[in-house]
Amino acid sequence: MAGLHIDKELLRKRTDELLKLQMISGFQEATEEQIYRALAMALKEQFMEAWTNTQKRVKAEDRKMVYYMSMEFLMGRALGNNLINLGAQQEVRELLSDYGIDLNRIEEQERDWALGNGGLGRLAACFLDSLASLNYPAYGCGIRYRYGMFRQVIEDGYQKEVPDYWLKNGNPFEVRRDSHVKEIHFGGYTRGEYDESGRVRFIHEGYYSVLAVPYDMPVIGYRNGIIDTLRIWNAEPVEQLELASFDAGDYAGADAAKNTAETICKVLYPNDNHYTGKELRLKQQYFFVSATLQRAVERYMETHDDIHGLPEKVVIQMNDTHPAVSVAELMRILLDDYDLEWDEAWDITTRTCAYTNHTIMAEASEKWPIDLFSRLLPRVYQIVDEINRRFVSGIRRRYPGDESKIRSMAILYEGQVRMAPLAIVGSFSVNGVARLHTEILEKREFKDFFELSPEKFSNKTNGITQRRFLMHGNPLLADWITQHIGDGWTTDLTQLKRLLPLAEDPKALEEFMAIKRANKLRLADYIRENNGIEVDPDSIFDVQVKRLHEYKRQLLNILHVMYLYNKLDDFPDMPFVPRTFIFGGKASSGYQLAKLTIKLINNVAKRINEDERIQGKLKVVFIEDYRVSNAEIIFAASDVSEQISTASKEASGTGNMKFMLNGAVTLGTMDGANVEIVEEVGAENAFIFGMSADEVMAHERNNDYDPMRIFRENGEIRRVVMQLVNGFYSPENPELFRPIYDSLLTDRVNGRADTYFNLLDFASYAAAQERVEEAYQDKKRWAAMAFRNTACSGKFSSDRTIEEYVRDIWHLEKM
Ligand code: F58
Repeated sequence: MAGLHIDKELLRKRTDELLKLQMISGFQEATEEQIYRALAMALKEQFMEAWTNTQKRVKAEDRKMVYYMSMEFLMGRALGNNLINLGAQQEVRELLSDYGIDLNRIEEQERDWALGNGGLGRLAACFLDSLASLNYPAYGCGIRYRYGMFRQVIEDGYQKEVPDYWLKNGNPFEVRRDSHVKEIHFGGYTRGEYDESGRVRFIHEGYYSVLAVPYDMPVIGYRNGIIDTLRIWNAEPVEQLELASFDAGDYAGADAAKNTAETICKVLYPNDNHYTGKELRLKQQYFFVSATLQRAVERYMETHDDIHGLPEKVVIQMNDTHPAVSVAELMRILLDDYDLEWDEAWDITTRTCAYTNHTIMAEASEKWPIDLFSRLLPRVYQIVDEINRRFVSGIRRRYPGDESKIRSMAILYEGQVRMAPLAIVGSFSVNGVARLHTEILEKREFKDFFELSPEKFSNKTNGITQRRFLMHGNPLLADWITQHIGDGWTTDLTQLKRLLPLAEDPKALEEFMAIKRANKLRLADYIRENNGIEVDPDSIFDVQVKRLHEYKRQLLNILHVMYLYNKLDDFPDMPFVPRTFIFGGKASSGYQLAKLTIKLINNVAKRINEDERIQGKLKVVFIEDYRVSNAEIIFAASDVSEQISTASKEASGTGNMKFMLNGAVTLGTMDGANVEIVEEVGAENAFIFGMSADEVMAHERNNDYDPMRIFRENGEIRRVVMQLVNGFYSPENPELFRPIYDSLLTDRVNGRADTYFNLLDFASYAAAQERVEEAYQDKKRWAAMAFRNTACSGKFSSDRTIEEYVRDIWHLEKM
């Protein structure tokens, strides 16, 4: 299908009229924010019909549809991306320039849609872009948080969390869909009753209700006329007046309902790879799951008369275990609303649900106290209990007397509902997000499940959308690539391979590096404006941007910076390849050690940046409020991509792919998708160091890591570690970084040695950094390395990932 046409003159006219409706006389008088809003509305008017048509077609052609269920969608800004996908960017740029207005500045008026924490939420956003761009019918389903991810402000080197009221000025792209409101029940109790046929039916009573109101956001496919939908649910109280028209719940519970409605959608939990067993979080999960499934089944029944065909037309993909209650909720709908027998309902459910795992970090695995779960969701709990009873008795039959199987696989265990077992048992598909990650799942975390049903398991290595992270984020490079190989790469990233012959062409490499330099200047401007720091665009831009977490080892990076600074401090005139170390990322608000690491980075930055003796050869920058919109600028400008997690801990990583696509060279461990990145680009075009996942896991098993020995035997490491507690970076409070010092030598929780092995990998990391330095000095060699990274990044498009999900799991057909 041809792309849809945006009429520039109509857009001008309607934007102007919309401004006038607000008593603004036109483009000249309007603020940039007002123009953004009016322009977005006028644009929406032009694509609305295509959006509606996509939905009509899906229905008329009775298409199978994926519901991508996710607590998080980290969309970033929409306007720029929409213009690109509509093919209208150039025209709108011209339109605005008629009034002396710069499109980039208009785009910057939009608040990031930060409805996610990090990788998991951004992956969901990339998947939606790919689904729409590849002509697949899809819904993203989530929550319309009033406050998304907090805004990070750095004050005196500390992270401060400021609420992000992103909807303050409304969202011009969204559409409220009152006709699809659903009612969600919490609390109460169940009661058994015999019906006419003598069958027991369970009645849920005494509950309170909350309304789920959908807001739809367009997901515009790349120049193909397809517009899918991100549907995020808003919780609203059932007003007294309306009560009568809804199910007979507990009227006295109306207050609880009102409070719940106000809090459910209030805020995104700012956790990353960490689970907090808060009741509100379970409410959020059930809220959007129940609303989505009620609507999905209803929608299916609008065009079918037999519920048994559901798995042929609907697939529910659970983004981690957060929506795993889907398994029980779908059972509830089929049993209670459609009167199916257990076995029929179970057959349908387990042919409809699929689950993706995103982490092996034990502290991320979700478990709910049975007591809490059963009080909040009594009927759903009853169903979970029955699923568990049947599953466990099957296990006992298959492995008589083997309690270890129950311990590892039961859904209900030691007073808790375990969501990963629920997701696995209730799904026909379980996948990891990079080859190494999936192997670890099969061999370790989910070993017994894998033994039981190997056919369920598969790997789907993550990907990213080149439309945002190259076309939009790095237009210079995007245009240059198109000049050389045409624009096929925009929908088939493997075509980047065709650039490879140019790796031998000095002129092409020079141009490639000139683009890198222009992007470094753009980032240098950003840093000057936001941090007041001057950075040298000819220095190595060595970048680590991602959520702050011990396993990601920002600490290892800053310790190495401290080590380099010690060298310069001793010999300020030594030959030194100028380096700019750039950090960015948020720490979860309750994660003290991660927050202290931010403070350490900022203190180190202050001391080093202010030291005139070293003549600017080393600079350290912490970019405030790392988010999708500034990420685009950062990736484009990076030389070195720091991917230094403790091997086995990073499920995949996707930042690593964005760097690679933009011509940064990976400095990393053999973890997550780094393994596949190295496989694609060749080990000679990356800097790999540190223990392998197997070595890490062996140390974990043997519990034989002794950081004190390294501390005693290596003087340079000792000097760095001692600087954490001798006031070198915190003269006003020498004890400030004591917790970090302790974490390196012992683990706070278990009293064991640092479970992230920072010091054990330090020497190998420092050696890899030396190889970086050496390679960078040889301009031609570096250019070829960086270039090969871009040229070999084709595998890491989310288009490829989506095609694999479609082929192996979803079985959708292109529209
Ligand atoms: C991330 N997980 C993985 N979780 O860490 C990363 O390796 C992977 O590339 C990415 O998923 C996509 O597969 C992640 O971002 C969260 O942020 C959760 C938020 C909710 C609480 C638990 C962690």
